[in-house]
Amino acid sequence: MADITTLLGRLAALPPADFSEFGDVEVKPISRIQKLTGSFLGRNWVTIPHVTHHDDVDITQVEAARRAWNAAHPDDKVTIVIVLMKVLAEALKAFPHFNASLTEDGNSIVFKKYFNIGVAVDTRAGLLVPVITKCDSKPLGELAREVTAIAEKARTKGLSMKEMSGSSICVSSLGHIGGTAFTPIINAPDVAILGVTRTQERPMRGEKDDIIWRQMLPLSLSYDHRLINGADAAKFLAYIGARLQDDEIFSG
Ligand code: CAO
Repeated sequence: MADITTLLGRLAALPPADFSEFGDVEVKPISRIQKLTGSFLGRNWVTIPHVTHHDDVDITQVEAARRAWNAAHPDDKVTIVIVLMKVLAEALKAFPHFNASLTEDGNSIVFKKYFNIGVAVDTRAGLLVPVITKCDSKPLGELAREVTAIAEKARTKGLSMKEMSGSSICVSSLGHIGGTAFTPIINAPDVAILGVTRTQERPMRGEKDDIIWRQMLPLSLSYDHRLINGADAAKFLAYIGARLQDDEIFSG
């Protein structure tokens, strides 16, 4: 049986590229952050067997509660990403395999007893993922303030490695831009990452066969198939979907 190095050696080399042969071009150096994140993303993509599970969850009720909460707390605006972080922390408690990492030798699983969530932040210099600690015990307003402050710091001053370490799972939201689904790359040593795209108004069948309009949030959960199976992923997103039907999230 051929080993992995032999198999990789059989792949075609990249063709030498002289793009100027085809038209005018401009060459610019890539940033230090792009280089670093590129090497981490490349490593994670080739070393982790990724599968992405997609689901749409009904957030009509929680959206109404969120709007009411924001009207009452204008200085602590809560977005759907913040609500998801709170619900994700609960989901990690219910599904400990999602709050785990493989040891370097691949022989054991480390189950984490903390609930820290990384949030992908798009900056001019590239993608940064600050980690918000203890998301299970922080109220929504505090989470909102922390994410706003650290995203602002990421965009203006950059972040230390310490501020980007120790996540249980990450969230990557493109919801403010658009999209219907994507395949986020896991931020190793995490074993899963939750992608979020834009909320859509959709007609659904009501209880009396009538048509009702619901706000549906598309979620894309990439997971490490060495530790997590498809059924676990489907249950994990179903759990999140069920919690998001409950506006009690705003009463805590
Ligand atoms: N559907 C519809 N609207 C959404 C939404 C969704 N799923 N998610 C956010 N929005 C809205 C917000 O409600 C807000 O609207 P208002 O200003 O009208 O209230 C607007 O979009 C902007 O939200 P935001 O960006 O200020 O806040 P956020 O909590 O949604 O996101 C952050 C914060 C830091 C995650 C985000 O700014 C960011 O950097 N996202 C990029 C992440 C990224 O690039 N991921 C890809 C990584 S892979 O390359």
